[in-house]
Amino acid sequence: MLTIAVSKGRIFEEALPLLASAGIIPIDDPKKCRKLILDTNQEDVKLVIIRATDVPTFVEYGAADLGIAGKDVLIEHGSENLYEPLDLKISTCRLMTAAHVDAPPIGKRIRVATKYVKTAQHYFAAQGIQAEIIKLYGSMELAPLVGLADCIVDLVDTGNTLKANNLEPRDFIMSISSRLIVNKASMKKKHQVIQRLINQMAEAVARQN
Ligand code: PRT
Ligand code: MG
Repeated sequence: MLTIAVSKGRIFEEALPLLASAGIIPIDDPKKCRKLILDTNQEDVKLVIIRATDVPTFVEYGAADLGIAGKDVLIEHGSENLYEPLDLKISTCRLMTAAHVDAPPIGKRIRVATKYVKTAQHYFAAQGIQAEIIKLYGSMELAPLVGLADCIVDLVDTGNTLKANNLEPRDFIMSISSRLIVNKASMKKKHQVIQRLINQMAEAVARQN
């Protein structure tokens, strides 16, 4: 049995063709059914559908052999207890600071709202900026508008969400894409089947880029 953890949102859509290139096609559509364990065309391969931020946890504890997770999520979770063999180059975006369009340049002592606490702490420390980090779980864009923070650290793709809220991107922190992750024990015990899957997905990534 091989279990692969994926989240339901944008990553799932973009992961489907890559999984298909490794011969894995889910039978149910997670948007239409409420099943959390999806059967695939292969009897011994299942997909588990979980929150994006939970994917590294499932893989680390061996509840899934493999997973697909954003680099943003992996950095916050810590990836010492996982293998990360492949950059899938899907669900790409940038991690940025952002502030109100009328706000002054980011100063040396600031308040920052983000769900990326570790990444933000590390980034501002490296810049010599004293940042008080306020952890939020969503709608970060609201924080500068209501005076909760001077700026936010969030993912930016088109920039439309920032623009719609009178915010603008300021500093680029890092490029983000989704990665294939593997449980360390599974990599040993199921080496042949997992290595074949990695190779097939790597070829598909190369073809797509
Ligand atoms: O939705 P849920 O709470 O279950 O979890 P989630 O929001 O983490 O899942 P999902 O599916 O929305 O995102 C999963 C992964 O997609 C993230 O971990 C990233 O690696 C990747 N990704 C790529 C993005 C974006 N692009 C992105 N633009 N995740 C979120 N966004 C959000 C961003 O936070 C902001 O609110 O989209 C908005 C900005 O988009 P633009 O196009 O307006 O700039
Ligand atoms: Mg979401």
